[in-house]
Amino acid sequence: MERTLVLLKPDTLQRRLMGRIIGRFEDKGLRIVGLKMMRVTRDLAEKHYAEHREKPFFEALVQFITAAPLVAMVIEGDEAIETVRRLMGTTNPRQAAPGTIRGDYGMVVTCNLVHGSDAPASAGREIPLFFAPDEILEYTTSDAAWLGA
Ligand code: 3AN
Repeated sequence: MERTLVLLKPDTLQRRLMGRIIGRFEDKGLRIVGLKMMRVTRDLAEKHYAEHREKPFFEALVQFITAAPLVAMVIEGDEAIETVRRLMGTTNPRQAAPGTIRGDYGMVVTCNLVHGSDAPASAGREIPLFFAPDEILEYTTSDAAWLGA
């Protein structure tokens, strides 16, 4: 069982897509074990995107992610990291496959709706940036036997 950090970025909330996008993860059979709405500070944004600090788009990325509230989630499931990444689609929404979240809803690379940790090490680093241990709930669902969850 893996956990991954998922962010519904400010464009998702501004465009009123939050329910539909959370629904994609639920429909797939993943389990949401942490969920909150928050305003990301510049300090948190810089920590979260530390690996992109030298990229030309870094400042735009920080401005965007701090511009308005977002939803942070911890999602759990077998191979949750890779499964979430497949549901999200590729980074540039214009090139993302139809049927993926970015492929269905996005047109702009900075405003690409969702973030999902890209590897176990990233998930292990990112989850504690956004969630205290007691904000993550341990539970099972009644369909777990059918979904491998
Ligand atoms: P992903 O979110 O698909 O893992 P990363 O980690 O390469 O993509 O990039 C982090 C974020 O930086 C992306 N979600 C996107 O918002 C932004 N980004 C990535 N590449 C570009 C780019 N070429 N121009 C502008 N923003 C970018």
